[in-house]
Amino acid sequence: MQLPALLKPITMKTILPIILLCGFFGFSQQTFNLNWQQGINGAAASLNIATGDTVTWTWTNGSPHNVASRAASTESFSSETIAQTGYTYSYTFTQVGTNDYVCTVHPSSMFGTITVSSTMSNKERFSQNLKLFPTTVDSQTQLTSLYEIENVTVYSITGAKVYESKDVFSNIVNFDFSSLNSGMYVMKLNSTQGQESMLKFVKN
Ligand SMILES: [Cu+2]
Repeated sequence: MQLPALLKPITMKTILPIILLCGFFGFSQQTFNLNWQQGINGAAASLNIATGDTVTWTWTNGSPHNVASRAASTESFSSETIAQTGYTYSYTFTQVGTNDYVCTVHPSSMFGTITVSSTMSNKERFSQNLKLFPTTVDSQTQLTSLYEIENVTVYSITGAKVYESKDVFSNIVNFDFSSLNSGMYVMKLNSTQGQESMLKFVKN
């Protein structure tokens, strides 16, 4: 069984929101993981979650970091400042709102937003936390997903199937789209739990 040529191995130093399913699919409250080090900011450090969900940040290098809500955040939270790879800080969000946060040691390169809704279906959790970096692609791009991805299909704007990968079984998928023609594409994603969503991207 040959691996799809375009599917590259997962690297460890990726930014990932992955889910811990609390042992049983169907639990409404979930834990979301974020890696935390310099350079993780913006979309890579941002999540759309529901009240009762927990975010766990894991220090992925030995620099001193913290997690601190900004003044305008709906909820107020802060970790200690600590330099220890593997250190984790968890916070459970209980209020609907928008929570901008930052590492105060590295405020220009470590910041994000946790947006909290009252309820979310698992389909919404899936679609609202799919991220492709970059979405304007020279050759390589990386998908991160809350739920494990099973199948990826890419269509051109004329509807032609130009790429397909089945049985992916990963929360992070690296693509090399250097062989695609310039233009706009739609990526259809199926999770192992039955959710389906679409993303658009542009190939330079
Ligand atoms: Cu930091």
